[in-house]
Amino acid sequence: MLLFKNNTSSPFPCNFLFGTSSSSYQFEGAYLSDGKGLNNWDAFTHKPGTIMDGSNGDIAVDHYHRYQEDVDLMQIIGVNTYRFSLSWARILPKGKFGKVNKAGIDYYNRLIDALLQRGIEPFVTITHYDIPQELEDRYKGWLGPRIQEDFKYYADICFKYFGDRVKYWVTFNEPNVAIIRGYRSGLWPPARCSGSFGNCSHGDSEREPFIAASNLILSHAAVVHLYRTKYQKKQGGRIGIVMNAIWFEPLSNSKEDKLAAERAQSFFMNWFLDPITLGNYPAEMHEILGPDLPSFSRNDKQKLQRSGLDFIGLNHYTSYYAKDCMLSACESGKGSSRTEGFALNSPQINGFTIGLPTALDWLYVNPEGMEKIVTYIKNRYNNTPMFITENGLGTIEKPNSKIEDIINDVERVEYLSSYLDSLATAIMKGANVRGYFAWSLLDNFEWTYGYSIRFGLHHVDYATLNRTRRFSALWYKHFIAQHSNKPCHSSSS
Ligand code: PNW
Repeated sequence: MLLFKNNTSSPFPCNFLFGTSSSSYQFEGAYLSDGKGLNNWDAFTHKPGTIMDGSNGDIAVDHYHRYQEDVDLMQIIGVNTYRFSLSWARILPKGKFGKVNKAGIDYYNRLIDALLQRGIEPFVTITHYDIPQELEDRYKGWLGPRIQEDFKYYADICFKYFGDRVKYWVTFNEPNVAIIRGYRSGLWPPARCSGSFGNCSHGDSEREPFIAASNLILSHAAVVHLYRTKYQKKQGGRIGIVMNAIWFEPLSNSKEDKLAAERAQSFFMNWFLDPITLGNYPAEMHEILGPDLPSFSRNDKQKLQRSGLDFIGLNHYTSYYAKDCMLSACESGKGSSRTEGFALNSPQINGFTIGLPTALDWLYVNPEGMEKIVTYIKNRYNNTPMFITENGLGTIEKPNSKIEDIINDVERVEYLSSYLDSLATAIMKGANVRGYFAWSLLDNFEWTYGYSIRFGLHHVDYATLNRTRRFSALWYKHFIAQHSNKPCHSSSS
């Protein structure tokens, strides 16, 4: 339960952002409308057998046409920010190899203006997994160093057209998940993997994830540098990255398991955050991977250190246990490989479960993880400003459910309130957290789960695309009303 009752005792600082999150592929639909090009997710979902319910994002929740109604729903909740992503292939249908699609620019201008008119701050992700298929076909996407130039070209266009009004920029959403699923397990596009890691026709699970990550990290640095040198002074915004942040809890008190939990984090999140902020991969990665870890040139290192981050975005949903597999014996298989730092990580190990299971195999409810991960990042990255850019609960709708059951999402409210409570504790202990976004405003296309998993504060009827408010939306509205609008004094802003 929340300990604080009114504004004066709210732990959330003044100007705190409360919002909801979304992404282009999961929300927009309109997959071929008004000149948009095909992206990697369009190509992937159209292959049979990739998505559990056989669906795709062709229509998704039709946010492209219904954004006004959706902005109205946000206004009713009372959020002061909205996180969404830009579809690269809608803006540049063929990347650098084609022209800017004016209709795509116009759509995002309409969305941004609609938000600002209602006092909702746009919080924009430049790339949330979807890249033009052209870049996959031409040079294998993130495996090709040429993508660095392409990403920079694209981001420059985003800053140029939208940067007068967008003050929060995110280069990438969860590059760690995108790379692991795209190049290690092969479950996501470009579906590359090898050996026991998955069932793919091409790939190298031991090496390609690190090559793709290196190109992505350098792309990020190039774009931060571009923003800092060409736009930031004039436009006055901030730029960061969003990581998927799992809290890894040592399975036992042994020194081995504690070190394994550290390694699990290094091979999952610090893999990106360390080079981006410090210019180097974590030491454990160098030790274990040796020459399979691509090295940065001196020039790259300087660029990385110089570019830095204005904030770190965390998508936090769950915690896992971590168990040592370096000094102790582990069953071979997923989670204990060299590519994960010989640390078995899973929500369930040896009969111990980290929290309540949910409809998703990767999501277990462990609210304490929120305080722990925020505190961990605070300590490791010098209390860089943080945003919780996603947090939420996915549920399954039983066939023939009554409307009361569909909208009465008590479990989601319990999840959100317990995680916010834990976040508040971290803030009270000094963590520099500036905002929180619930995933998500609406039910939407949940990647390989298709439409079978629902994360929305509003229900979407996929036959009619009608949106219906759930109890959680109302709960969030009350929560925001109670915890925002604290006046900022000049000394505390
Ligand atoms: C995030 N995991 O993905 C994404 O940013 C969203 O697009 C997505 O809809 C949301 O979380 C809910 O899944 C995740 O395995 C993918 O821990 C995988 C994991 C977590 C988040």
